[in-house]
Amino acid sequence: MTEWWKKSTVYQIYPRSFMDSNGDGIGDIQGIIQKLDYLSELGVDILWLSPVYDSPNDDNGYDIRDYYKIMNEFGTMTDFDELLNQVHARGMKLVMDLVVNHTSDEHAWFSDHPDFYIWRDQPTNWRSFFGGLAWDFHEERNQYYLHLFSKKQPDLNWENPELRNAVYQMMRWWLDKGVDGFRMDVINMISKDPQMKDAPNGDGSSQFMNGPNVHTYLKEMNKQVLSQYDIVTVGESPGTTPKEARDYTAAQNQELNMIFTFEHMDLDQASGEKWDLKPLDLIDLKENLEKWQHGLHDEGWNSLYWNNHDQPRIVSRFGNDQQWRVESAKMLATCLHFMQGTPYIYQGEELGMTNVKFGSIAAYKDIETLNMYKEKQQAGVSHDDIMKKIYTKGRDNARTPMQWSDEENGGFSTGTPWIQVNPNYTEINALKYRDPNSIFQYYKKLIALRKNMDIITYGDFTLLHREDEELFAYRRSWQDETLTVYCNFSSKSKRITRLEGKKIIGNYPRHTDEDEWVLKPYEAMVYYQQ
Ligand code: TEU
Ligand code: CA
Repeated sequence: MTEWWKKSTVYQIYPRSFMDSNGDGIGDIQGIIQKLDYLSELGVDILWLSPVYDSPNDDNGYDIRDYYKIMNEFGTMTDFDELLNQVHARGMKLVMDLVVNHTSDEHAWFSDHPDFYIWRDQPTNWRSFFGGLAWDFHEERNQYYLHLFSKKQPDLNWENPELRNAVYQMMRWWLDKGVDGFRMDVINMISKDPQMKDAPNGDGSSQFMNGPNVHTYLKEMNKQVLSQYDIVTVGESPGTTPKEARDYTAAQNQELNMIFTFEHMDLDQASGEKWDLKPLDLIDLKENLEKWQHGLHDEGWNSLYWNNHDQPRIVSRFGNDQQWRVESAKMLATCLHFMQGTPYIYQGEELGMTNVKFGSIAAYKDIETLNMYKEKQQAGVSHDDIMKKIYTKGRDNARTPMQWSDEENGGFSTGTPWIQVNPNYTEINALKYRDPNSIFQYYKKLIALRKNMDIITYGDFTLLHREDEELFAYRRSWQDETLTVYCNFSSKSKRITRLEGKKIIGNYPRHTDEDEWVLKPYEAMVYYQQ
C-alpha cells in the first residue's frame, strides 16, 4: 500500500465547537457538513474528528458509553453516514478518534464485564491526570478500579484477550463502514506493569507509559485489523522518546504510521506539572524539534503539530497575538510545515484564533481546568494566580467556538453556545478567508507546496544558527535541491546574510529591500535552490 499519508495534511475538528446547525448551542455533524466546502478549499486531505460517540460528556466525549452510537447532541448514524459520503465525495478522508485506554463508567461493559477493567484490593498512590487519586472505591465490588483520567473514565484491562477482541471487532465495524483510519487516544498507556507499585510523588507514569506489552498488543491489533485496510493511524503518546517512537512507527514493525509526541509542548513548563509556568526558550524548541527530525528521518515518521483540543492556541503561546498576530501565525505555520512529517491543523488555527480570558471560573467547562482550580484553591493559591495558569495553559483556550463571522456568537450558533465565544470574534473570523493576504490563504499555499515538492516529504534536516535565541532557521536537502527556512520568533528586526535561490513563500508581501536582508518582526521566508 502506498504511504499516501506522508504527503497529506490533517485538519482536526472538535465537533462540539465547530458549527451548530440547529441552534442548541452545541456543534454537530450537520454543522460539519455545512463547512466541508470551506475545508476542501483549504486543501486538507484528511479530517480527524474528536470523539462523536455516545457519551455522558464528563470529558467531552473522551468518556465513551457506546462505541456503536453517535452522541445525540451531534446527530444520528444517518448524519454520520452522510458526512462520510460528503467527505469522500470531495476527495478527502475521515479519521475517527479511538479511545480504548478507558471507557465511560456508564459503558455497559463496566457492569456486565468487570473483568474488562483493572481492580485492586489496595490502591497505589498514583495521581490521576485530572487531579486526585487514580483509584476509586467501588462499593458493590468492594475493590478499587484504576482511572488514569477522571473517575468516570475507568481504564480497560488489555491483558484480557476478550477485551482486546471486543475492541478489534468494534474497529473493524467502523473500518467496514469506510472510515479511513484512527487517531488513538493515549494508546501508549494501554499496558500497565502488573506489579503496580507506589511511585515518588504519585507519578506512576513509568509503570503505564510504554508499558511491558504495548508493542505486543499493537502488533496484534495491526495484524488482525489495521493491516487489512488502506488507512492511516496516529497514536497519541505522551512521555515517548524518539527511540520509542521508532519502535511504534517504523514500517517493518507493523504497528502505527505515526505518533504524537509531547516533548515540544512541555518546554514552557518548569516541572512535571503543566501548570508550572515558564517562558519558552527558543533554543530548547529548536533542539527538541531537531532531535525528532533526525530521530525519525530514516525510520518511522513524525506528526507535526502546534495545536490540538488540549493545548493553548499557538499564536498566543509561541507567537504574538496582539500587534503581530497575522505575521506570527503565518511564521509559525511556515516553521512547522517545512519539516518532515505529516502536519496537523487544529480548527481555527488557519484563522489565527487566540487564547481567551474569561473573568470568572464559572465560564470554564473543562474538567481538568475545574479540578485544578479547586485543588489549587484548597492549597491556598490566589484566584488571580490560578486564572493566570488557566489563561496560559487551560484546554478551553482551544475549545471556544469557531469564529465564522462577525455576527452574534461568531456565526457558530443562533442559540447560546455551550461555552462562550472568544469576544475577539468581531475582529478575528473567517469572513475574509478569501482575502489573498489571509492566514487561511497562506496555509492553503503551504498545503499545496507539500503536495508538489518531494523535498518537503523526503529531504533531510539541518538546523542553522543554533545559538540564536530569536531565529529558527533550518535547511532541508534532497538530491540536488535545498530549501532554506528562516523564521523570526521575535518582534525585533534581525539582520541576516543573503540567502541564495528563489523565494517560494514568505509572510511579508514583499521584502522592502532585498539587498539589506533584514528579517522584519515575525518574518518567515523560504528559499529554494536547485
Ligand atoms: O489526552 C491525553 C493526555 O495525556 C492528557 O493528559 C493531555 O496531555 C492533557 O489534556 C493536557 O492537559 C487525551 C485527550 O486528547 C484528552 O482530551 C482527554 O482528556 C484524555 O486523553 C483522556 O481521554
Ligand atoms: Ca447543535
